[in-house]
Amino acid sequence: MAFQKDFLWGGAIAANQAEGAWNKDGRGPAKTDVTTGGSVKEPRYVTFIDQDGNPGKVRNGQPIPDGAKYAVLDDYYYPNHDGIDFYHHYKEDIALFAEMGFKMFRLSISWSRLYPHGDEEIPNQKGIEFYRHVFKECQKYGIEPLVTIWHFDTPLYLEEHYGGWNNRKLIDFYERYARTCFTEYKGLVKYWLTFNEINNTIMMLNLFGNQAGSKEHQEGYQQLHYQFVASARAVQIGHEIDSDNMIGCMICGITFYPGTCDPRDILANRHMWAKSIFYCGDVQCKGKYPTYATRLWKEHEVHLDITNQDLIELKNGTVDMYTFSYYMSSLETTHEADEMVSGNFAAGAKNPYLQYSDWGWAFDPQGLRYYLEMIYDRYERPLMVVENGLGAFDTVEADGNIHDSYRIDYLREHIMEMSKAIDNGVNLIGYTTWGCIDLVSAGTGEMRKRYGFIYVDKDDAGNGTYDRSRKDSFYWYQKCIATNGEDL
Ligand code: P53
Repeated sequence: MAFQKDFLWGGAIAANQAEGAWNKDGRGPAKTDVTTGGSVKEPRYVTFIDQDGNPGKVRNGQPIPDGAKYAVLDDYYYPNHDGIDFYHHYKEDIALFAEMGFKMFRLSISWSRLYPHGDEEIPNQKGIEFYRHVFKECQKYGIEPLVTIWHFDTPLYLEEHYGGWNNRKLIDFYERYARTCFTEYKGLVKYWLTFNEINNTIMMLNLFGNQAGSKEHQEGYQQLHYQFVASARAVQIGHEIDSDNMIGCMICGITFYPGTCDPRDILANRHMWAKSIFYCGDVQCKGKYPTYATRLWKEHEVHLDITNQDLIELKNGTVDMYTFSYYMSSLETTHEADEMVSGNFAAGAKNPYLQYSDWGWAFDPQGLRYYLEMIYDRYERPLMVVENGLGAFDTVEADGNIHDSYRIDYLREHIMEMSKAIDNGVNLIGYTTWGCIDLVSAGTGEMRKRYGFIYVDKDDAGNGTYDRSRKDSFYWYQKCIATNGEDL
């Protein structure tokens, strides 16, 4: 049997995509609250009021103009404001997870629910209590929470008044926030992740094709450095507060392949891995910048503020486990591609051997095995796949059923490849599928891009009853967990 007896089967969500209640009980706004809905064709926008008082928008991920202020505007719908209202449905949702047999539930804490501005000394008690209730509910069913401390949602106030992660001060604010989490939830939470998909910053640089020497490169690498230090401090504090804590990094895992056997492609592919995947994992697992970092910085013409104390922090704050998301693979080539695809970060040449989802993501279960084996060889520490799943259109039949066999197929194939990686010696300890209950898409802001075993009655315009119902995949995953991955 491939999966260890206490294998952590479960599912994952994030605060800003699920909770809603964006301005309830003292919560402050986050960037995602000024981000509109979108679709696979129409990007999500970030809205603002400019210096002259005129409303405006930029593509999500791009900076707003100098002097502008983020703003919620009348003419737009902001899907994250309500999410799936997990804030008021958490008991019902956790009961459903328990019914599936979850051993682990991954969720994130909203920083601005605990610290509405981010720079306060004292946290918002109502925020603290909300998560305590959630964790106690998990405990009731013997479900281990896996808590992401930062899932893209830096308090908006910190973005506006401090320049967000461009500012070294953010390390201290994050540290205070993380300390509060470890202290308040000691005994309730043992598994933690410091930064969700920390390498996204670099992926984003690739995606927008920024030139070497650009402000984006300079800022991207600098922000990452501050996040590495913040993460390392959190690991140390987490261990001090409770030596039982298992604290991990979280990397956006994409398996890259060379597009041809041209040696130039082979090398380009290797360098893509180094830049996009290894750079972050190496710092967080090995506690120092890798040897190729100097080349990368030189190539991108970045000059970083790194102190000696920072280097000590990195060394002392290495993670206990490596966790990652995996959805797809991507081709790296120096040649002109016959056909291109574009899906979030995996823009590039189309792989003729693979099928693509409606959002352009390559279905590649073997890529997951490849990733697991590659990463385990490199770090030899426990691994968890903390996101994986298929974003798809679901149809509710007249009788209310949802026959999502495509989702079952996707998950089954990935689980089978995980079991082969385990047989190959990989120490994989957990698997939490993404969006175990439907939620707002991070990339496009849609509701109709659904990942869940549990359907939520809400559409892209925000209409619906928010009622929950079980899809076919619900019963399938229940069986998968009950047989520890044997009956797929
Ligand atoms: P959505 C890009 C590529 C791979 C994973 O994504 C990504 C992203 C960012 O959009 O993010 C993770 O919702 C992320 C989740 C997100 C999930 O993948 O665009 O950690 O917050 O929802 C799926 O379909």
